[in-house]
Amino acid sequence: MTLQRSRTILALACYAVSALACRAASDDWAVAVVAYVRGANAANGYTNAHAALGEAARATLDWNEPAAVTVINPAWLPSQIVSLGDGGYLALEMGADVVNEDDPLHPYGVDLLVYGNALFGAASTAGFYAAPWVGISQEPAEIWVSADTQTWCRARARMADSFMPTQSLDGDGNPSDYLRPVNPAWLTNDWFETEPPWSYSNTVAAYEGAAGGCPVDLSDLLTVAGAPTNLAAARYVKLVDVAGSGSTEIDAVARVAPVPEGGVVCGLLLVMWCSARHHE
Ligand SMILES: [Ca+2]
Ligand SMILES: [Ca+2]
Repeated sequence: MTLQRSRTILALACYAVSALACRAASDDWAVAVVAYVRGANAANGYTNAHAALGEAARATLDWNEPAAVTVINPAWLPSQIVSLGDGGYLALEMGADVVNEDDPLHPYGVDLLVYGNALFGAASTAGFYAAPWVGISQEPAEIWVSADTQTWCRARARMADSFMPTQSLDGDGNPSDYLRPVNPAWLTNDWFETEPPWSYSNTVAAYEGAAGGCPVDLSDLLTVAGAPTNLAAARYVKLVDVAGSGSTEIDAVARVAPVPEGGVVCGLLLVMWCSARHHE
């Protein structure tokens, strides 16, 4: 194989990887605000609905110091989140159709993740990583989905800006995967039981490298009348603040990536490499 041919194949491979990466960056997150209606108690200074577009925050401030987004220190800057207020709502268009998948490549059948700024509260700041949780700060909103903005379905037993708080780092301090859900079974876990006590360390371990958020399965929806239903795909997501529960804040909405997505890229490179070897 000539050096020129090697370079050409390498360039094509790099192009394929970068093209897929770019597509993922825009298609996996909300790209447009369809509607934003503020409720009465929306937080002052947090009314830029465009803060909910694009990727969820990985970094914020701890007082004035740069800090990673964690389950105890969520995104809270005005550029990162938008406040809905009692009875307010926010409707977003996703960058691509969120297809309802329920196969082994999509963990737990989860198709969509909604990131807010809920956080766990610890019993003390001394020995912080082992200090038991005493509560969660949450301001829940209903999650509705639609293929066309005409017919909306509500995610059953799922609320935005509640469980699970966002965690940008895994247990080893590496970036967590914002396009992969936590096990939805954790949503009904008793995080405030005393045996075993739940704290930062074992909570982050339970995330298994995912970043939290509220997981939505398009197979587990309700009609406006409350009857079970499902959608083959959704393009729009609406977060509706529940009056009387504080003002919901929304950071971002993501579609879940199929687990072997990276494997497809590796497979492509492998095929190209084998082809190149064959022609040497
Ligand atoms: Ca699904
Ligand atoms: Ca945001």
